[in-house]
Amino acid sequence: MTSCNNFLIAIFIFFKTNIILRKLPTKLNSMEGLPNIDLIQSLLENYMFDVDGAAAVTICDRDGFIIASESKEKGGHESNLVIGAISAFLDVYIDRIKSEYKTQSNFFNITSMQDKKFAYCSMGPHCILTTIADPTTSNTELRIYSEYIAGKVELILDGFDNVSTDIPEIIRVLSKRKEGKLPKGQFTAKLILNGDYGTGKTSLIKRFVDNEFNEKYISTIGVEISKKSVVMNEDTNINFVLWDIGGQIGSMAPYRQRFYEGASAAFIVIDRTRPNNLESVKKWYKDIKTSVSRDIPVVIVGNKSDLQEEIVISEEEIKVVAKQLGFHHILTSARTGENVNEAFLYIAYRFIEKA
Ligand SMILES: Nc1nc2c(ncn2[C@@H]2O[C@H](COP(=O)(O)OP(=O)(O)OP(=O)(O)O)[C@@H](O)[C@H]2O)c(=O)[nH]1
Ligand SMILES: [Mg+2]
Repeated sequence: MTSCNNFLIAIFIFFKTNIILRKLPTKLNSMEGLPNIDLIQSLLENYMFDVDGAAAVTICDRDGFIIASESKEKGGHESNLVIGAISAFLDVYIDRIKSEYKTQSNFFNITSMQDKKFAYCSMGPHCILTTIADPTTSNTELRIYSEYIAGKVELILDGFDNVSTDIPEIIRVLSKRKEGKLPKGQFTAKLILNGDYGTGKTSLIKRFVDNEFNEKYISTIGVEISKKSVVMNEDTNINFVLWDIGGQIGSMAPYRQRFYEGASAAFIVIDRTRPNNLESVKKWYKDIKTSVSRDIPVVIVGNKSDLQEEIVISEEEIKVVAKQLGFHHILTSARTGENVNEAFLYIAYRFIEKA
């Protein structure tokens, strides 16, 4: 970290500012009560642990007040220096960020200064996550992690206390993708969702497409098709065609084969609160394979992860099955929105990179 010293001192001079670590405001905009800082802190620790080139990270509100921070160096002078550098960056940049993005809640940008990168990101109305990183850190890695952590922090600030602070394997895989431009153009991917009845297929789609959740269970008869377009960058778009396949395995079997045809990828959705639900994954995969002979990316989606007291299927158990079949897995909650976008994002990258 000594090599970091000169840089940090240079930043201080550059900003010509007194660095004062600002305190948590008594009340965040549009929030009731205080957020669960321990959860946020644990997320930031996991972020620092995973990303080698990241030196420190802070979460601040839209006025630049620091809510939480974490640095790779634990405690002491060095740690204060790095967090101080972010604070100084925020002092100077917060007005620019505010004017550039105005009311926009989702953004990500990287500014290089001296020999460091500052990545700032927002995934909702409450906060901005800023990371200071070594220049060798890939922009992809910073982006994938920033968006993921910032999204989780928004959930916590919205009052959800049962958010997992573990970083899903899918995020690691995505962040280690080779740096480089995505192919340009408009891509269309047919994503099929299957799995037992009532596991949350329709709810995951509703969350992804409309950002809504319905407590009421209305079983899908046959199939429902919906669409959502996702902008990956200025040159690349993906149009998802989502085939939500009803989980009544017996009754619709002859029709289902036709629904699967031409699929680019699949989610096999399980309900983590139902004993033996994991065993159905093989059955549903076999069902897909009768119509799709090519190998397509498959993700086991462990849904209803918000129901912590009722969960009977652990991540470890899901991992074993996923590994056996060569799939990825992710734990989601259509109710809170946790990891829902990430699951679709993973498929988007897999599809575009292969196209
Ligand atoms: N707590 C909680 N409930 C959920 C979640 N996802 C879905 N549900 C509830 O579970 C029930 C079934 O959800 P659906 O999305 O209709 O399930 P489905 O897989 O589409 O079911 P079929 O169409 O019958 O195959 C509904 O009452 C939802 O509100 C979740 O992540 N957490
Ligand atoms: Mg359904």
